[in-house]
Amino acid sequence: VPTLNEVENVSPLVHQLMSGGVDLHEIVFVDDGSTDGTTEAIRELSRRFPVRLIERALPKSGLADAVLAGARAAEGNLIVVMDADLSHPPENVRDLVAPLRAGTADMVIGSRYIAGGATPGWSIGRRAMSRLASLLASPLTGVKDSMCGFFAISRPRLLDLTPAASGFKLAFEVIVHGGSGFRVREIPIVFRDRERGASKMNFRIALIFALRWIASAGRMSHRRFAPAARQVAVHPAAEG
Ligand SMILES: Nc1nc2c(ncn2[C@@H]2O[C@H](COP(=O)(O)OP(=O)(O)O)[C@@H](O)[C@H]2O)c(=O)[nH]1
Ligand SMILES: [Mg+2]
Repeated sequence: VPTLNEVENVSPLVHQLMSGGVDLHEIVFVDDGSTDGTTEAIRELSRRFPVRLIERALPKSGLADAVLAGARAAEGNLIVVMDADLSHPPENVRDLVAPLRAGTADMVIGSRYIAGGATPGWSIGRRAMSRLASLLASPLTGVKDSMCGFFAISRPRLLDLTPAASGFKLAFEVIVHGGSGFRVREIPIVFRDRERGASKMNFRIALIFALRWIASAGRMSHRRFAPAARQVAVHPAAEG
């Protein structure tokens, strides 16, 4: 769970996860210099719950990188990535993990844009922006909501498939690098708008995504026209 100034949200999140019937091993928070008391609140929670805090030293390189730092530190084999602001319903964590445990998927995404998913309370403009980003991404990923930050995956898989610089939308990067044999499943979620604290999404981050999209589209078309041996070589994970 990446956090940046989420002091009012961490405690409700931990309580909902702990009472939600998820047999989790630990909840790992990765904080990037919150100034609102988030880290103190997490430390307090760690006295009563299996909660761990990773505080990153400057310079920090953003959300996706924070998630990867958490994945590297985590002890479990399966991990669930989710926001701290309660937008990703803790009650869906079990549904996300089930196909991984059953071996029927390599990655499970909480999806706002399949039947049963929703984003209640969003303005037309916000809905349009989010749908546009997802629509642009779908030919590259084959899924409806690769922009969502709520997903489950095996820990080694995540670390293996992620390029060094990943921008803001990690699920998108993972799917693009997963290639054709990588089984991604979407389950519907109702994305609740944050009630407390402020969003950190901004124009700079949107721009970074646009650049990543162009890079990924270029790589995909390159792969399509390249011979098979080359396909392996262009895979960043294979390059190490
Ligand atoms: N560690 C860390 N967490 C971040 C950073 N930026 C955002 N977050 C967290 O990532 C999650 C999603 O961010 P949020 O601001 O809600 O983005 P939005 O849902 O797109 O509006 C929240 O839990 C934030 O606290 C960052 O630079 N570092
Ligand atoms: Mg949010």
